[in-house]
Amino acid sequence: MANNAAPLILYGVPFSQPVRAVMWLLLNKQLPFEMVLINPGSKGDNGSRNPTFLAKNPAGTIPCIEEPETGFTLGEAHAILGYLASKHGWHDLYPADPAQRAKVDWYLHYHHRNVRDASLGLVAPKIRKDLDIPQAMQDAARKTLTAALRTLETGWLANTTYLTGEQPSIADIAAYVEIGQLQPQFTNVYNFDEYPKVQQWLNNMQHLKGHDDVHVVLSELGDISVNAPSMDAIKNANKRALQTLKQRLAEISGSS
Ligand SMILES: N[C@@H](CCC(=O)N[C@@H](CS)C(=O)NCC(=O)O)C(=O)O
Repeated sequence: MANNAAPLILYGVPFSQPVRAVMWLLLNKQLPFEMVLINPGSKGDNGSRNPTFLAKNPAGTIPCIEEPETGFTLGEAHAILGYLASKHGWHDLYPADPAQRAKVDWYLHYHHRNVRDASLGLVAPKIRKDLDIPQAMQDAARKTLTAALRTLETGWLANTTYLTGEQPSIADIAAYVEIGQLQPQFTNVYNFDEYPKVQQWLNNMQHLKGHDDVHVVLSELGDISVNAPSMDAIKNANKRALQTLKQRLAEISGSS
């Protein structure tokens, strides 16, 4: 049956880890959406620090979603993942049972000052040269990430296939967009040899529907471990990612 309601708007770019988490959930569940490109950190017309965008998300960060029918906006990737899963009853990825759901929330809160440092320490210094991230900050972030990976190896993934049980959840999606980007087939900036359970989990997550489409931006960019990519390479990776997304969104709206 045709659905004429204006689709959900997702503000962001595919290079952003938390934006990829939201894209992945939406593609996994085949929910039609429109991607509106927002340049993170820019005060320009389509920038996340422009007053127009700040009116939607006062934090000035992507992702942010907007429901055109009501004007409802929501920032923070994990709030968005939880909201969409609750709204659409995607209990396979965000359990209805309060205790199981709380475990997913537990990881989502833990993520911010721990796993999220993967980007600050290892990826942003190569991709966002303009940020000029001090070496001491990069070193501290790498240390935090290493401690977090040990915690995943010996805690979260010690007895279960996924972070909070035997099925993947939005916690795994949020974690993978950070940790997965470091793998050899993408940026290749971290050695996972000491973490066999994390490696197995990374392999399992690659089978979750939507993985390949969401990660086109990284497979296109390739290894950045030795040389930082050129601006053209970054633009090209983004372009290819958006072409793939456009194709998938056309398929989704054709079938809904
Ligand atoms: N806690 C936020 C973090 C989002 C975030 O860091 N977004 C970056 C892009 S990856 C951003 O918008 N940076 C622009 C800025 O801070 O001005 C979330 O999870 O949504």
